[in-house]
Amino acid sequence: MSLVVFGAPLSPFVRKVRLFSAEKGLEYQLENVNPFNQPDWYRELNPLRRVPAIRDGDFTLADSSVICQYLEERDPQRPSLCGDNAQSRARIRWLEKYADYEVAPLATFTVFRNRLLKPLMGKVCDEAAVKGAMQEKLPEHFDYLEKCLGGSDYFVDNRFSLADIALTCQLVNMRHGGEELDAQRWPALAAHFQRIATRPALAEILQGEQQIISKILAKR
Ligand SMILES: N[C@@H](CCC(=O)N[C@@H](CS)C(=O)NCC(=O)O)C(=O)O
Repeated sequence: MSLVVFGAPLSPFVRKVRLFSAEKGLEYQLENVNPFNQPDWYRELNPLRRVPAIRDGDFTLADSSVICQYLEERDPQRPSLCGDNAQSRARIRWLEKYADYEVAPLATFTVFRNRLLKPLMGKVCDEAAVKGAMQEKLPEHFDYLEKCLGGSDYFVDNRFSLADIALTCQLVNMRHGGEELDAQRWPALAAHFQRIATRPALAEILQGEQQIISKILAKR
């Protein structure tokens, strides 16, 4: 198997690359790299020392967006997950960026990090920060995303794409941190999350993640 994905399974960006690969029918091997305790050799793969990175034969690459774009272009005969015209591609990139740069700082780097990672590292959860993210900051993003979805099952052209993957990956971390989307307030978004999370590719990935979460919680 030539494609190797380096990173930790609970990272939303690693999950994005794994899910993207699985949905494209690409086989890959996951090599665990803890983002907070990386081996020295990882600097060769990503000088920024963030996960994920990949190795594809002799070729290496970092950053989940760049990796997904590469995988999309590497096998053009496989079903496209990045849109098939300029406007769809741009819209998908916008929503991916929105998930990675607007939702991630709150859903992952605030809710997930405080509720799950900090206690694991012997640090105290900042519950006020979690409440601020859930009650003050995330709602305006969810309002916007609910509007973007409209009556569709998927964000762009009503076709499953990287936009659906990127947002769902962040909301999985929010759920790992013990918080769910309010389905009364954001019914389309909550249904979208269920739709993507129950696709076989993500359901399988999440099964593995749940085992890791259970082990973490059992240690407390
Ligand atoms: N834009 C990057 C973000 C990757 C990222 O922030 N990864 C986190 C883990 S979720 C990380 O490696 N953090 C370690 C660090 O920043 O030192 C991508 O999409 O790959």
